Amino acid sequence: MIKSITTIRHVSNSREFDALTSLFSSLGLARATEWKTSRGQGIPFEAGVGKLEFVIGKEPLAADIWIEVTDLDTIHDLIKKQVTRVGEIQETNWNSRMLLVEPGKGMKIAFWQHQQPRHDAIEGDLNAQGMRFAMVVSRWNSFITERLLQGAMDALRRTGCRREDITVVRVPGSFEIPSQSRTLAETGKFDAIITLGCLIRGETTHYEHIATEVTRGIGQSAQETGVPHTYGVLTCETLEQALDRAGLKAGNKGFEAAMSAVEMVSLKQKTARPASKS
Ligand code: RBF
Repeated sequence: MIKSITTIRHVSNSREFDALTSLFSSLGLARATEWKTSRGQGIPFEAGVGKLEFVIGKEPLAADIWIEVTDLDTIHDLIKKQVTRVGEIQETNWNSRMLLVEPGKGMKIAFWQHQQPRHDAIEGDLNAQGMRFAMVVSRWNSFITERLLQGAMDALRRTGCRREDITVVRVPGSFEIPSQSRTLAETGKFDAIITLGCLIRGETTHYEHIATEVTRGIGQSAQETGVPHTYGVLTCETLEQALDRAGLKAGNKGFEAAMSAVEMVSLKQKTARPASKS
């Protein structure tokens, strides 16, 4: 039985190889297990959905890799910063928009987006330009929380947030995160608060109580201030589990919390009641 299908592209030199792999990492594709031997190297990327499509027709295909995206304009902005051969977004004759990119020699990639979303749902975009964020980071278990912070910074940078629009505040431990988050939310200076902490059961006798209080407090601050708060507080059984959630192996929860913050700010901008004109 078939287990998976892999499309392989041979890259001619290591500069192009590094540029391609960092481009695809920055677009948020998950890196799978890579290999390296004396004869070569491979870095696979996994997408949520993969398709193998056979086509017949009179027109040649514009590209040999087709990547469907949810926000083509943001992808265009991100790619323009990293790749020189980037076309303009074009309308297709199949109810979509398409962006043709040549990130390597002889390599044509088409990013495309359906004009009509399949479901009429409103969704936030992942474009953080002009948004202001505060991150509340606990110093307890700092070898984990500093990695969460790096992941969150990376997410905000990739989505176009300026460094000066990010404020980082450190608190002693996770227990202090909710009250500090509320203080920051109440200033009105931030579009969202990103909370980052790490509770490890093995070391914390009153783990359950702290975890419950922290989660409840962050949720309450979000609801009562109306400022989106996202949750990047790890609650783990062991240090090993915490390391997995703060690195590459199982993703970085700080990165995810920051991405969620960008999405929630955008969603709020699209759905909140407009300010009264009087
Ligand atoms: N804070 C954390 O962020 N993670 C922990 O795993 C953690 N474990 C703690 C264990 C004990 C026994 C104590 C007393 C505190 C712990 N804290 C932890 C710190 C807590 O969140 C808070 O900063 C301090 O209790 C000061 O209010």
